[in-house]
Amino acid sequence: MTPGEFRDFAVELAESAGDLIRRTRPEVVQVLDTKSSEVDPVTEMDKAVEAYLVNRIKMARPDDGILGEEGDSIISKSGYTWVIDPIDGTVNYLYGVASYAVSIAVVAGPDNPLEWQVIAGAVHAVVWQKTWAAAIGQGATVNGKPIKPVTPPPLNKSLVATGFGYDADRRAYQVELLSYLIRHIRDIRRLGSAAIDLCLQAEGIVDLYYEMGLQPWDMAAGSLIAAEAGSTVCGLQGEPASSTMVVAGRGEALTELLAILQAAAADLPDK
Ligand code: LIP
Repeated sequence: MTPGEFRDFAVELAESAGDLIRRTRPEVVQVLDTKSSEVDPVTEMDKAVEAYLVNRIKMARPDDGILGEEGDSIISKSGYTWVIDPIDGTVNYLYGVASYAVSIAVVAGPDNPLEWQVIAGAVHAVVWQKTWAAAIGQGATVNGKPIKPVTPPPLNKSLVATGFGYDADRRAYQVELLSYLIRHIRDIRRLGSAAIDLCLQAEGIVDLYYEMGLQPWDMAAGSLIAAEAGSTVCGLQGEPASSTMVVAGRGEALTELLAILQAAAADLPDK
């Protein structure tokens, strides 16, 4: 498969998974289990969607690897691995808040988020029925149409998306970091899905995005989509984006955001 073919298959998978969620979401969603903390839920749907995606991928691409949020892990024989978040924004899905998505990326190379190259990705917002996608070097699309470049506003007029972790100490640290930033920006938006945050930043619907503590499946597809739309996606000290920190943006506002976050992080104890 070419990167474009991987992208198109990822779109089809994400949209069909979204259809599965829309058709079968129960009126009252039950928490099946919790993971990193008691407020990090897993639902039947997380498991069912991951099982659906794994089955489809194994049938179509039996030698590819798979890394799924809900535990599916298959070592790649082909050099390609599918990185899947069956529902990114699970708490929103649980509560019925509309901001949740199926996020699917294809990576090439070592089974290490710091070394692999994302070559294709798709993010499908389930309730909005909106799909963002990208293949490396081929730009990014929203509902199949190219994402148009946007001129970023200055930092003090920027709408900034961010998120908070499931661990209370981590959240307290993240709020302290935000308290450094909040007086320098227009406002924040906390939508609850990193994949959607990155895609909205790609479109310029939010101007900047940053978050620490993300898992590879939260950010793999959205990071490629934002980068292919012309954003810079990086870590705090200019290193690649990682679970330590993901920052996405453009122009002078991004430079200023990075400087403020670096200064703030330098002042705060490591979390
Ligand atoms: C979510 C991320 C979001 C973050 C949440 C949570 P999940 O992923 O997409 O950005 O702020 O705390 O980690 O757990 O819904 O797949």
